[in-house]
This record gives sequence, C-alpha cells and structure tokens, in this order.
Amino acid sequence: MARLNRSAPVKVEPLIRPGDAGAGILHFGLSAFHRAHQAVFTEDAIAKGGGDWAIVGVAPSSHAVLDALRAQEMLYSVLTVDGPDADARVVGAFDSVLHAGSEPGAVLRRLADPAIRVVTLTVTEKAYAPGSAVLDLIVRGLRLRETPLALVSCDNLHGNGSRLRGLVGDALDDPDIMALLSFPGTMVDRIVPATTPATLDRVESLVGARDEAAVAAEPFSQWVMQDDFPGGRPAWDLAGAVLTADTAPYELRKLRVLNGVHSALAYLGALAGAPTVDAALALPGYHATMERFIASDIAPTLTELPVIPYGEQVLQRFANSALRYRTLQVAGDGSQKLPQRLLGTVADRRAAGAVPSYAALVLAAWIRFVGGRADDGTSLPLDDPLAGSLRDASPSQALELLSPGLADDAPLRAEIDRWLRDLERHGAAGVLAAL
Ligand code: CS2
Repeated sequence: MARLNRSAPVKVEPLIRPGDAGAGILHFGLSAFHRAHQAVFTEDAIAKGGGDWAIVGVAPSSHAVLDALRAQEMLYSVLTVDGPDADARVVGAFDSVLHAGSEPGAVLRRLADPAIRVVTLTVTEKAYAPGSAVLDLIVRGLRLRETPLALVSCDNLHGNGSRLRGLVGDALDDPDIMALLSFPGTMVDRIVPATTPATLDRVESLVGARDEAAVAAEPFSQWVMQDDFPGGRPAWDLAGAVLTADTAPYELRKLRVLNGVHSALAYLGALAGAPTVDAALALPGYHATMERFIASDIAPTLTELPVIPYGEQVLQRFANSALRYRTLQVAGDGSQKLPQRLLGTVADRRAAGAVPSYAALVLAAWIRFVGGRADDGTSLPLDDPLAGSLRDASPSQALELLSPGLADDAPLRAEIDRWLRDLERHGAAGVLAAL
C-alpha cells in the first residue's frame, strides 16, 4: 500500500495541509500524546480561526517519529477508538520537524524566531529538573529572544506553568528576557497508548495509505489553560479548549484522580499479570477498590470541583477495551510520576490526621513492583531513571527514594507494611478480590 504523503490518494483529507499556515508554535517532544492532543487542537484552531500557527516539532532524542513524518511530508493520522468503533482523521498541523541532538542550531534559531510565539512541551516529568538536556537547549535559545513568547508545559506536573517558570528563570538569570515570557498553567488529558502494529494496520484500512506515524486515542480530549499568551495564540478556544484564570483545581483533580488511579491499576494490575489497564479494571474487586480509593482518600483532598462523577467517568474511560494501554507503560517512571499523582493525596490526608489506606496500598504495590517480580514469579521490567537504586531497595529505601521522610511517617508506614504482608501472602488479585 502507498505511503501517506501529500500526493497519496487518501480516503480522509486533513482539515489543513502542511504549508497552508506558517509556523507559529515550536513543540518539544513528538510523543504519541502530543500528536493526538495539542496537534489536533491546533489543527482545529487553525481551520476555525486561521493564523500562522503550524507546529515545528522537535524530537529530543529518538529519530523514529521524525523520520516517519518527513517521509510523509508532515502528515499523520489519529485513530479514535471506542470499544469496537474506530474512526481516523489525517492531521496536517505540522510545518516541519527538527532533531534536537543533531540539529541544535536550527532549534536555537527557531527559539529566537519572532514568528514563533508559543513554545509547548511534552517532555515527561523527568525533564523538569535543573540541567536536563531539553531545558538547557531551551534556555540557550531563549538568551537570543527579543520578542514575547509563551512557554506552555503540557506535562502532568502539579503547577506545571510555575514549575517551568522557576526552572527557566533560575537557569536564564536574566530579568529582561524573563519579562518577555509567560508560563501559562495547563491541564492536558487524553488517553493515548503507545502505537502498536495493529494500530497501523487499522489506520491503513481506514485512510487508504500506510502511516508509520499514526497514533490511536480515546474519544475524550480535554485541554484547560490559563489565557496568558503575550505573542498571541491559536484559536484553541474555538477548538474546544477551556481558557480560565486558574487551572490548579482542574490539574489537581486530573492528576490525583485520573493519573493516580491509572498508576494504582498499573501496579496492582501488573502484579496480578494483567497486561492492560482495562484488563486490570475487570479483575474481581478492582473497580470497587478504585471507587473507594477515589471516595475515601482522594475526594476529601479536592474541594473545588465535583470528584465522584468525574471519577466514574475516568473509570469508564479506563474500561475502553480498544485502548489496550499496557500496565507496564503506565507503571514506568514511577519514581517521577507518583510524587505528582499520589503523594499530594497522601500529604493532604496525613495533614488532616487521616491515614489514606488505599493510597498506602498503591505505595505497597509500587514497592513490590520495583522489586521486579509479579505475584506468579514472572519477572517485571523496571523502566525508571532510578531503576539502578530501586531494584534492590528495601521498602524503607524505596520510599525514601520516592520522597525523603516518607518512610518515617509511622502510621502511614504501618499501613504500607500491612498491605505489603497481604500482597506477599495473597497476591494483588487475591487481596483486591477480598476487599
Ligand atoms: C498515564 C498518562 O502513562 C501514564 O502515566 O497515566 O499518560 C495518561 O494516560 C494521560 O495523562 C491521560 O491524559
């Protein structure tokens, strides 16, 4: 079958064609998530509101997606899957792509380019540390900047905008350039599993061309952001994004409920041998345990937006059997993710004098998971920047690596130890079936 490109006869036309709009956004991280989320909002926004807002994508390390997009003249498809139903669209929001490692000069020129008025990032939790390669590159480019620019973190971090502002501000140490920059907070949400060969085959039959950069995603997609763009922005509001003064309540609810429960299912599911999130949720007791985790531990920490109906909707989304989101994918980088999605819940409940029992269960499952064995003895891979130290860590050492001082909280520790004994004795599936 012919490869997707601008002259391939396809069954589905993009809303805009690469080249129709000039470049206005520089995006770091060509992840499946970016291609199914911000790029789709941006294509809709350009189609509805116009403007030169096409995306220059920067791949921080891997060449695979970049090569595929170049071979396809910047076109790729998003497959929306919902149980047995699937629908594909071809997206034309990219102007061009660059590789940070081998083309740093071109990336720096784009960071200085006045046509670029928005920089967006999906670089994952671990990149938000002083001295990370991608932040270093951005800061070098910003030193050349003379016109206003919004830097928009689209990663799952609490206070992502202010976090980025802090890191960039410290590294730049230049008040004149900082005065040109804004750091709007955002909440991003769409479940986008890693692309599989089955995704590519399904896209091929719906689009009528072979697409090596295709992604599959759930129907749900949400983007909430602070409207603080000194150089302007695409009409993302016309594309369904919510512009608001304060993103914090949305972000906290999403991190603690959606991402917190996702990780809970990932660890408790992987221990029980469930390959995917939907398979984990279908195990006896898992759905009910997640509802209790949300109601007893998470909901009391969130006062500004309704939690229980949101939690029910999240569980429904996780049950989408077509997503096949691997528990091992969600389980990766736990040392970086859990502080964002679980430890805030723990800290708030402890400050209120309560011991969050289900959150302690998730911590116990994580400790067991990083030990490297599923309940049936199968070995589990550990994809985590701290893997070297975590593999042979005792429970106290693992908790200490997650957050200094966490292991010293005696009531919490007693609850984690109780769950660890239960998990050891009955396995995750046995423990949750009996709850
Ligand atoms: C997931 C997220 O892989 C993970 O850690 O929890 O990527 C999740 O799918 C997204 O945040 C959904 O918006």
